[in-house]
Amino acid sequence: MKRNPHLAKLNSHYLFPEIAKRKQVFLAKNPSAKLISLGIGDTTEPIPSSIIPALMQRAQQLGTKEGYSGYGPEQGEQLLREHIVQQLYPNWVEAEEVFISDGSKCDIGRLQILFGNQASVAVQNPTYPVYVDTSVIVGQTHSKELIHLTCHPENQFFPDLNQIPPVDILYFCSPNNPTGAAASYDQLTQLVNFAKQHRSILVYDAAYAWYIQEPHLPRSIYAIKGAREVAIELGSFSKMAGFTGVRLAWSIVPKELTFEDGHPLHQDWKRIHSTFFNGASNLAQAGGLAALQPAGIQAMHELKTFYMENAQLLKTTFQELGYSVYGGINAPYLWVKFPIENSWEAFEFLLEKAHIICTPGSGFGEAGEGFLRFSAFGHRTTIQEAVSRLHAIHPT
Ligand code: PGU
Repeated sequence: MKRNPHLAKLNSHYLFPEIAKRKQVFLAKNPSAKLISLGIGDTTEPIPSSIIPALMQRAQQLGTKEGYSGYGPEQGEQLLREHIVQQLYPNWVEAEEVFISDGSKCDIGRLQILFGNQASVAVQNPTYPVYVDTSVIVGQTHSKELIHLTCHPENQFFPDLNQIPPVDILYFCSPNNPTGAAASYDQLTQLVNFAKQHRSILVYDAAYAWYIQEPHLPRSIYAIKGAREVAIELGSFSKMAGFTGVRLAWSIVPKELTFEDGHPLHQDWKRIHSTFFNGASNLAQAGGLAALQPAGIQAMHELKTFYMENAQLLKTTFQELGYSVYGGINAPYLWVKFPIENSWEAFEFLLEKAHIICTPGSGFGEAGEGFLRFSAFGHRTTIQEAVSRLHAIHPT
């Protein structure tokens, strides 16, 4: 059979496996090297202790006749959906508009089925690569034909929307991966107005919303007037509760959101969810429900504070070393302008000299060239060790 031609248009490796490959090559040559990974944004601290009994209890129930349950509702357990609404979107959305899933990444992939391959797409540049790669895989367009919204320090990482032609789908990630920038009320209002004017659908990825520390910043697109008519929001327990391995996330599709012909997206998303997906793990959902109880919320705040202290340690270090560094205040990522222009060369430099793994900015798009992304997820001792290595190798 012929290869799917759209797959041939992708870079051969997804960004993070490419980094993992380079790490293996380095370790094969330097087996005793003690590498520090500040590359992939993966949580490192234990899941809060108040969540664990709920996971264990559900597991034990599954081992009893009375407590066993099989397939759950495709859209997710009602109680969990209600808690997501109460805790994170009070008065903004209804439980029926929340769809529980096994991860935001999977949701981004399934959204492509909702959009089909005829839609025009705009993404930020730099961007989380999954919006682009999944668009290319479904044959929406060649990645080069996507509309790129350049986000750099000069425009405060927010594109000039007046320069953009009308598009069907606009992906926007805030707090941003990779730049760490968190959009203001004013900026999100501009986005919503743009989407309204052009009848675009805004896919608002809020995977890092929990990390917003500055109280004046919006934590959801639905904090913006009119957003229910234009925006889908994605949220995830991955970084909030340390669930990157447990797998639990959600998407929100408001009932007001319609296609050109007036048909509600909600209905089609429900259809796709129940056709392509059999519901998130019941164990994970029990964990998610515990995470949204008062003790869980408190513990998740502490977890965030811990990681953001890491971010501050790294940020201060880069500033002391004289680099321009962005992010790290409302997102667990630092976006560092490195004195080596080529991001992959800078990546190799840090790997060779400091045994530190980061993510090359160019892996997120052309506008990321010259930058490196550092994840603030790590044990405190690891971050402290990274700080002293960075001081030790400071390139001139
Ligand atoms: N959305 C954004 C913006 C992300 O950065 C990530 C993870 C996800 C969604 C995925 O969320 P899940 O709910 O866990 O599926 N980004 C990490 C991990 C790498 C990856 O390939 O997803 C990162 O380092 O960018």
